[in-house]
Amino acid sequence: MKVPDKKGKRFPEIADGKSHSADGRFYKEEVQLASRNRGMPLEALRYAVTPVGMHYLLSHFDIPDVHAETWQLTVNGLVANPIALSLDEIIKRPAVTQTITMECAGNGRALLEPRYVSQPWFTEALGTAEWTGTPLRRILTEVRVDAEAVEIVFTGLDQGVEDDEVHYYQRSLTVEDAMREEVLLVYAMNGEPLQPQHGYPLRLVLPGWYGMGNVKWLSRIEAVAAPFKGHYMEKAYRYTQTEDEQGEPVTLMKVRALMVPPGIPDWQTRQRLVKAGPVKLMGRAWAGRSSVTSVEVSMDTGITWLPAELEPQTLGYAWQAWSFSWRAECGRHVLCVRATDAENNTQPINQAWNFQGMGNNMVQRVDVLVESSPA
Ligand SMILES: Nc1nc2c(c(=O)[nH]1)N[C@H]1C(S)=C(S)[C@@H](COP(=O)(O)O)O[C@H]1N2
Ligand SMILES: [Mo]
Repeated sequence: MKVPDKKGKRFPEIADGKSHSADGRFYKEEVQLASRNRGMPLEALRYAVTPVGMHYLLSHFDIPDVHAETWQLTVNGLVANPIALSLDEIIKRPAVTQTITMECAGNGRALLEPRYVSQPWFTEALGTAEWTGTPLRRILTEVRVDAEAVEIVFTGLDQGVEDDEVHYYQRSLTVEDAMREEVLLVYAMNGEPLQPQHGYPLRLVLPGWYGMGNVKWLSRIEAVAAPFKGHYMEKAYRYTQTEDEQGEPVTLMKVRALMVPPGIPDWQTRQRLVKAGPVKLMGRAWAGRSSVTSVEVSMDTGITWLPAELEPQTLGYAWQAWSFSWRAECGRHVLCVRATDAENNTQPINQAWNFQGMGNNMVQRVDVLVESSPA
């Protein structure tokens, strides 16, 4: 849907009308988004499965008002047998439960300079849940996707304005990616029906991908003959150097490790106060469809690295726990952690910048003050 009057902008520009880029102080619009879309407090890295109320959230528009009694999922387009399924019919189908780590592609955006004016994540846009659903592949096989179909389009029920145009939240996958066996249509999270903010009654979950592909409040699945050109495929979720460049699409999660910040925080700055002596550092690491093969920590801002202990990957798409026994000495330290995956990708110490602030996996830094008796 296009704006009828192309002369005027529908809404005033953010960031003083310059562009979507900002330096320094945060805009009111960013704070407003941050209050709607919570992050996972990093101390929740303690849990192998994130409690639902601590899992991060990212919703572009309003949480739609959906009633399971009237809701249906339609599967149509270039298919031999289009169908409409009720929630009960979906729940009766073969069920799979998988522990899956999910991270927003914009995680780390607020650390970039300049930064894209959007949801201002630091490093907390993640979570791991036990997602239960039915494999998408079986449904696509039943409806018989035509040979001419090249993509499958997923439409959510939420609508809003972005870049002066009205959109539904829509994403597509190649038929090949949609047919992968791990792709699920999910109706439960940690054993409970999806909560409204996580996509009730049904969402897509794409293990290994950044979060944007996991379309919530799913209402329609359509097989199409040409690559889908919606806003969230063609404009958003791209690696670009400028506002206008097309760039490359954002896809799988890059390798990353994070730690539970040790000690106790300063209320406002979140700087850490730690008691001198033995300190157990711990956290988790993940790498899209790959696995993490090593985690290292540094106590001198990345000059020297020491190997951490890493739990082997037991659950296909879930993060792996790591730990390190540190003997904390009095003074100020910047603790860092970095992971390497099975393809030998290692996290960068400084982030390579991109316009939308996508796919940041720079090394985490935790500013710590160690004292002999902090109390
Ligand atoms: N319908 C719909 N699906 C959506 C979104 C959205 O705004 N609308 N946000 C996407 C983005 S950017 C992310 S990171 C994940 C977040 O999922 P969560 O809120 O359950 O953590 O949902 C994705 N699915
Ligand atoms: Mo996201």
